[in-house]
Amino acid sequence: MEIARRKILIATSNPGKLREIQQMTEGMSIDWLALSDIEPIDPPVEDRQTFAGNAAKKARYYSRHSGLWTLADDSGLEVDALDGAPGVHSARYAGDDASDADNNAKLIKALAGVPDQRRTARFRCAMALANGRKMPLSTEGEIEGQIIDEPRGENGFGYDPHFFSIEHGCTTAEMPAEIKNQVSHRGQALRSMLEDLKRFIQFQEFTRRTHE
Ligand code: ITT
Repeated sequence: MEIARRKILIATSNPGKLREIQQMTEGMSIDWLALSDIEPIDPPVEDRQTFAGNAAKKARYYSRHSGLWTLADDSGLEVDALDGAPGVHSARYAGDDASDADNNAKLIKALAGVPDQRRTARFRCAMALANGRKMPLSTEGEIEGQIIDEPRGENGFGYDPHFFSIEHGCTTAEMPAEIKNQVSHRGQALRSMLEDLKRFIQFQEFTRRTHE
């Protein structure tokens, strides 16, 4: 598989993640595909204990099944007072078919009685780019915040309405998309990935030319 053909699958079934990644990759000279652009692939089991482990597993799995270079994102919320939960279980915190509202309700219940200063939390994101079983690139990002009981803001997805950034003075659901993409865990991981990818493509083209 030749990356120089510049066709990369964004392997996520989460519409919120897909929207943010598409916003941040718009206008690049790469043909980004979504899972909805290809034949359906059953999702893999996300059974790794780390975000990086799950991102690598998803990237390799979808790349092997699609035959495409594949970018995967594994992300979630770590709450200190809950010993890092929901962590890698963020998407299914309240059960297999849990909605964002179910997960948020469980989170707020779990933090009942916990004072503000002990509600520190962070969003973390690991990204991986795979070519079949090979995984040439991986990056990470995180953003610190605090969990608030009352939801604020309509943007974003998942736990955003309850994730208050002290640095920015608002929840990530109150941030306009371009600000969230600039400061978020996903924004950081994706920017590093795109920089690495640019260097990687240049290196591949360089080695191809020197072998012609
Ligand atoms: P894919 O595996 O198909 O990408 P998923 O939703 O199952 O989709 P994850 O296992 O990585 O993905 O779980 C991510 C969850 O973490 C997501 O469903 C949200 O609940 C939460 N999350 C991650 N990034 C977030 C963000 O930017 N804002 C709010 N919540 C976020």
